[in-house]
This record gives sequence, C-alpha cells and structure tokens, in this order.
Amino acid sequence: MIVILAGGTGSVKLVRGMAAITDDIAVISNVSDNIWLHGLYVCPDIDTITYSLAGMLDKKKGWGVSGDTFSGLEQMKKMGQESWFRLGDKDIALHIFRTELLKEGKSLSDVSDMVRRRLGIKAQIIPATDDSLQTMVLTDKGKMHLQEFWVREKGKPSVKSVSFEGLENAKASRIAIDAIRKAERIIVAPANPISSIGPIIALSEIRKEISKVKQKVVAVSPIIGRSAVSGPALKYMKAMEVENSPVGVARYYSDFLGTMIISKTDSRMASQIEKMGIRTLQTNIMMHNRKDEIRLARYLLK
Ligand code: FO1
Repeated sequence: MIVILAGGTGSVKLVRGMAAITDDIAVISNVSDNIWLHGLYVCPDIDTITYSLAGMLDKKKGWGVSGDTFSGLEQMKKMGQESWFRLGDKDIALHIFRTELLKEGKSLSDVSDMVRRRLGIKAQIIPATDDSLQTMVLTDKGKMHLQEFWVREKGKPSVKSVSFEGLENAKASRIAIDAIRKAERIIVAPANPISSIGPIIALSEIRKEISKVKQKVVAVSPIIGRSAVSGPALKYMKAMEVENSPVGVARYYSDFLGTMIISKTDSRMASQIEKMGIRTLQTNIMMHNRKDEIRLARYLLK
C-alpha cells in the first residue's frame, strides 16, 4: 500500500496521478482547514481529494464541484448571512450529508469513508484525526482561522505566526496509523509544508510512526527555486522561519524524511539536503497535465 500525506489543491495532482496507476492507496488528509459555517461542517482538503478522485473537481478553481452554481449562497446573502466562503449548490449536498451523520455520532473517518465509497472511489481517504484541530493565523489584524485569513481576507494581512488549535487533545486516527504501519512507501505530497502537511505531522503519533520508517518516506518538494508551487506557502514559511527553498522544507521534515525529490533545476541544492542525511533525487516535478501527474507518480513508485 502507498500512503500519501496530503493537503488540498497542491496535493491533488499527485494523488490523481498515483490513483491512475494503483488502487492500493491511502490518502491521509489534513483536517485543520475544516470550519463550521452556516451550521455545516466544511472539510476543504478531504473534499478536494474526494472530488478529484471522483472526477468531479472544478479543476480551474482547484476546489468545489465542476459546473457548480451558487444560487443557495446568493439567497443566504439576501438574508444577511455571510457569503465570503463560496459553498456551491452541488457541494452543499455533501456538507448536509456529512453534518447529519456527524450529528448522529459517526466519526469524520466513518463519514469520509462512506462518501468516497458512494462516489465510487477505490483509494482510502483518511482524516489525519477525528478530533478538532484548526489552523489559526496570527496576523496584524488579529488571530483568525486559516479560511478567514485566506478566503475572507484574501491572504492580505501580514502573518506573524501559525498555530494548530486543539493539538494537545487531538489523537491521530487509528486507521491512519494502521495504514502507515502497512505502507510500502509513504509519500509527502508537494503541498504547503506549514498549513497542509504541518498539521498532519504535528500529530505526535503520526510523526513517531513515520520517523520509525524514515527510509520509506519520500517527499516531493513543494518549492522550485524560491517559488512555492501554489498557495500562500511562502507567507506562512516566512512567519515560521522556514527557509523558502527545497533545503528549508527538507530541514523542516528532516526528522522523518528518507528521500526528497527536487526539481532538476535545483540540483545545486542537493548537497545541502544530503548533508542532513536525506537522499536526494532530481527530476521534473512540475505537473501541468495528466501525463505529468502519472509520470511523477510512476517515478515515485520506482
Ligand atoms: N477557496 C477560496 O479561495 N474561496 C472560496 O470561496 C472557497 C470555497 C470553498 C468551498 C469548499 C471547499 O471545499 C473549498 C473552498 N475553497 C475556497 C478552498 C479552500 O479555502 C482552500 O483552498 C483550502 O482550505 C486549502 O487547502
């Protein structure tokens, strides 16, 4: 089995590429972007992976359902409700279903598994934890949830620090730990190291388990040269004093990482990473299309 530690938009390309090659995948998804809105439990990273593997993802936006409309949201706005987070009409169905099941007492793991099966997805999609864990961003405008920072405030405020609220009481999902123990290879997707992978590896049981099998852990650098492949990664990295380069990411992951895949164009950085005891491989890590996604997934399996 191949385990992939994944966030949302940045991770889907690799997850999709891997799913095109093998069904024996367990995606351990970040949950700290999750947020309660309009009485519904929103799980952006789990849903982005789910919609992507079901062939339903709006690829242009990188989230939500393709061809979705926002009439429900418009109606909410007319009633004076907040509408900065755009839940689409089709997307809302999954939110109502999930929230209902959670209120009946089902765990997020159970619900996510039920949803992926009903959408015909073979890969397992496992929340990193069933407990509450939220990424909070301390900015010059105060402390706010990651979605408030990124979507409502459009990522504009300057970031002072990033923290994971609930971490002391959050336990790693049992299913995630079992998957890690069974895995032939554990892949860290090219995702935001602080806000997507960070909350997964902050869970002490997950970090401990993957540290035990370092030689199986392979990360794809989310950074080429000095530019993040996508999202607000650089702002968070700067605030958390993680150097903006593949070397900085390797250092951040160094206690559990066996191999780092970097771009061929970053070959000059390989020796610095190797000095940390991390093997370095170089290839083309940009994924512009399906062919690239599958090529990189194949490379990771080799
Ligand atoms: N991102 C936005 O930039 N604007 C939105 O209105 C928005 C709505 C949304 C709805 C459902 C969902 O699953 C994701 C959504 N996202 C939206 C993406 C999300 O905010 C982030 O990209 C992830 O949390 C980062 O991984």
